[in-house]
Amino acid sequence: MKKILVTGALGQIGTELVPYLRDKYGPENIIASSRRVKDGCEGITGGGPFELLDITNREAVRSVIKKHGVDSVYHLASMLSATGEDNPQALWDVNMNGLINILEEARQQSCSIFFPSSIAVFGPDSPKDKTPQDTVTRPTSIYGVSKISGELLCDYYHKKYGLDIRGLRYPGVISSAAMPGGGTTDYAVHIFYDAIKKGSYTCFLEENSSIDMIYMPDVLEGAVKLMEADPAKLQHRNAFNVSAITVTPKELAAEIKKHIPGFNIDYDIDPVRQAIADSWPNSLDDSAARREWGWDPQYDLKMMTEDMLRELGKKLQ
Ligand code: AKB
Repeated sequence: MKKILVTGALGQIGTELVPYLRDKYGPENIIASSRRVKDGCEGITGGGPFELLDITNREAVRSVIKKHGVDSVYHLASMLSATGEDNPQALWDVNMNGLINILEEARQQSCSIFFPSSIAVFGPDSPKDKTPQDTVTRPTSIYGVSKISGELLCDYYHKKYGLDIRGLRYPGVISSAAMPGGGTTDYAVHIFYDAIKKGSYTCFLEENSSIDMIYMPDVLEGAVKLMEADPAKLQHRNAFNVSAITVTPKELAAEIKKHIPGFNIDYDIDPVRQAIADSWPNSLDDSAARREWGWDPQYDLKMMTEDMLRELGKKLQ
């Protein structure tokens, strides 16, 4: 039976990935970890093994992997694009020094790794529309620089040491359970909360800023499907483009308006996040993921919007 360590378990993806993995592999086999605990996360901290873990501390990483006999790591702990611009050194420490600690301990203790990368690896010189799997990656945000470096480091560890490392380039992730923290795509979650609570939303990106998104059920299924895929079929292995929904703030607002007719959106542009969004692709080509391991997202804009409004409606009652 697998023993899986999840870092960043109280973040947006971890909050839903941990219960998903616990259902699939048994609660005792999933070790959730986070640098600190926060209120409202008792389901994660109490529903199976939990460790307080600072991934920038190599000794601590070693001891948690040893203690639980971990054989796979879903390494989710990361700072995101917008907060990264406020503190690039802190981002480098978490995203790069944290990653090398995980890679080194995984190498020494023979673990496989899931590494989430991002559309942030692309930059102004990358093709904007249907950005290919293999193309120019010259990011201009520190987050993007850390993610492309992370991808290369993962490739290096695979090639040099034979480590089984797989990963995806996430676009914006939309979900109802936990808030995203400090990303450029966070508007696509905030808009739903404000639509339900206030009937209006002030967006920090321009109305026609197109960025790809995926909904959490597809995120969960995709990560596990990739980790369980036949390695012989994986030509890329790491850093697969994945996408499901291509949308602008204006289009997302129009979809919400079908359910909340009085909903209104206006705009107060944040120059930092707008510059990041402008440097990213309008849409991704994810055909390599579809071909090599069967990426097949189920949620389009309509289904995702209906589900978000239903789930948040219950939660915010
Ligand atoms: C962010 O906006 O920083 C993230 C991402 C696209 O990686 N959601």
